[in-house]
Amino acid sequence: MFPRAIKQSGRLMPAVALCLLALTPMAWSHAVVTESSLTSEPVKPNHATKVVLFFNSGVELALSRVFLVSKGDVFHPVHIAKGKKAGEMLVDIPPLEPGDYALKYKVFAADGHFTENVIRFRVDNP
Ligand SMILES: [Cu+2]
Repeated sequence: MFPRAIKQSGRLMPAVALCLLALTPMAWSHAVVTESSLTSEPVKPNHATKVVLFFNSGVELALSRVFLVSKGDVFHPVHIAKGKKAGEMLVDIPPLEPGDYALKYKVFAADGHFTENVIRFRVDNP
């Protein structure tokens, strides 16, 4: 009933666990970010960057929104596009000064559920 990958990983993320608890068994494909390119390739200052978000399920781009949040909780809408595989989303990040930022996303998953979450990241001086 549940995806094998999640069962075998042995570390259920809290958001996944919540989805499993709160919803019917059908809801396992609730879109959760499992990985992002921010981990392996931090955003360099003053360079436009394409960040890849990897979701555990297909995502309906037309119904999904991503915002770049900067100091003072200022929200900037950013352009998103399909990645190479299902569940991959490309996010266009404009050139940024060093500092603390976040990506706030609200995505519509293949199972018909909206998921909202925040990914924080830092832009450091080289
Ligand atoms: Cu769900």
